[in-house]
Amino acid sequence: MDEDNVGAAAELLRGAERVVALTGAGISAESGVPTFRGQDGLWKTYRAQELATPEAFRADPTLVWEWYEWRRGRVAAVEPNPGHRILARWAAVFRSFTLITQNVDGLHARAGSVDVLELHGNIWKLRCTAEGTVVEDRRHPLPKLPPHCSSCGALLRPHIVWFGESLDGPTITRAFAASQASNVMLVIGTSAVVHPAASLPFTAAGSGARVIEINPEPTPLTATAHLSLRGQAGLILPAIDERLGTLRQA
Ligand code: BV8
Repeated sequence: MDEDNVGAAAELLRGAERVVALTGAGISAESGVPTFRGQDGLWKTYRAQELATPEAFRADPTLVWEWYEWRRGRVAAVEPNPGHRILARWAAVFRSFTLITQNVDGLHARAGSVDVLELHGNIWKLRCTAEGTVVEDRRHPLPKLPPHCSSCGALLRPHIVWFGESLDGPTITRAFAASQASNVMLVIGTSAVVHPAASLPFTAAGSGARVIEINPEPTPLTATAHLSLRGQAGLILPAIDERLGTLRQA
């Protein structure tokens, strides 16, 4: 464990009023959800980059739905890990705490986080391709693939942002505003290559925030981060939390 940097991170957080956390697939890795670009990556196994696009869905909605059905099954079978739970608890520790995630697995909400900014949507939500209405449907497996809208009969799609699609305006606007206003921004478990999410930490740093990266590997953000803690989020976040508690008692 990177003890020195754990202490430095706790020191930075202790004095912070406005804290933002941006998470990626890495924070769910210890729950057993494969990351996208790692050894067990979803993308290697299922050519995700080709599947997570509107073109793929138009060409073969059943194939895309089978991939999401497989992922829904994987996510339904796992639990949030200590990393998710610490971030849920920190919402009550700091005067202002904003949680932004690129993940679609819903594990932050299951750990107790509220008002999570889900930049790329949610695997448990479905959207009517004709009416645009969004429903939450946690049934697994779904009765029929591909699913159709109960009111108009049109095809339903995952309520997820695919490559080449715009993110939800108000959500990404809130994410940039929170990053810009933050004193400290934690960037946890992301390879920092997917935009516009990957721009958020640079916006924070540009506005004077201290950026703390938590990742076993270096990323394009590492050179800009004020601190880069090499290790697993499920171990490092509890270590910082413990140190933070000690500092607060002092
Ligand atoms: C848009 C939903 C425009 C799908 C996802 C060139 C430059 C800049 C941008 C682009 C470009 N070319 C194309 C673009 C745009 C593109 C993009 O950024 N492409 C990248 C690949 C270059 N972006 C888009 O298309 C976005 N839309 O730009 O719209 C536009 C504007 C106007 C009008 C029309 C369009 C939309 C992007 C959203 C795509 N959807 N997900 C699904 O999930 O099914 S992105 C996908 O990648 C996931 O959401 C994932 O969250 C995200 C990022 O991946 P990570 O979370 O970082 O996961 P990864 O596996 O990569 O890394 C895991 C990390 O964890 C690793 O670093 C690992 O070391 C670490 N780790 C592992 N274990 C642990 C750990 N860390 C801590 N603890 C551990 N235990």
